[in-house]
Amino acid sequence: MLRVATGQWSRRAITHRSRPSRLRHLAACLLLGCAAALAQGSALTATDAWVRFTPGVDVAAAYLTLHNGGARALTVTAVSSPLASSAMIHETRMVNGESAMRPHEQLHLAPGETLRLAPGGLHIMLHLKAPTLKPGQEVPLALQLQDGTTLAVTARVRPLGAG
Ligand SMILES: [Cu+2]
Repeated sequence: MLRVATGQWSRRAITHRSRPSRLRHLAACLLLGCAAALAQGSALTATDAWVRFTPGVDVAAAYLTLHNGGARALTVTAVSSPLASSAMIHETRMVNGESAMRPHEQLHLAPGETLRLAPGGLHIMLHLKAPTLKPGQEVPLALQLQDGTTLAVTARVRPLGAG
C-alpha cells in the first residue's frame, strides 16, 4: 500500500505546481475532481470503515477512507474508541524485506484529498479493552481534528481474511 501513499504525494505536488496560474489551478481542480474544495467550510468524511477481526486477540486494525471536501487542509491528530484502551495511527512499511509497523502521528489531508487507510499501509491500531470482537459488530471510532472538531465513525468488524 506504499503505492497509495506515493500517489497521494504526487497528486499534491501536481496541485502545487498548478498554483501560478489561477486558470490552470482551476483546470487542475476539475481534472483532479476537487471542485468541492472551492466550497466554503471544512468537511471531513469517512467511508468504508471496518475492523479486521482476529479471534482471541486484543489488538485489531481499523481501516477507512477519508475525504476532505472542504476548502482548508485538515489534520487528524488522534483517534479513540470506547472499546479500546488506546488507539494509534500506524503505518506498515517494508523494512529490509520485512513488514514493520510504526506510529504515524497525524494524517494530513489537503483540500479535496482522499486518503485511504488499507491493509499493508496506514491503519488505526486498536488496543482493545477485551478480546471480544465478533464479525458484524460495530466499533465506534472518534477522529479528533486539529481544528478542535471530532468526526464520529462506525466501523464494522469483518471476518479474518477480509481485505
Ligand atoms: Cu499497527
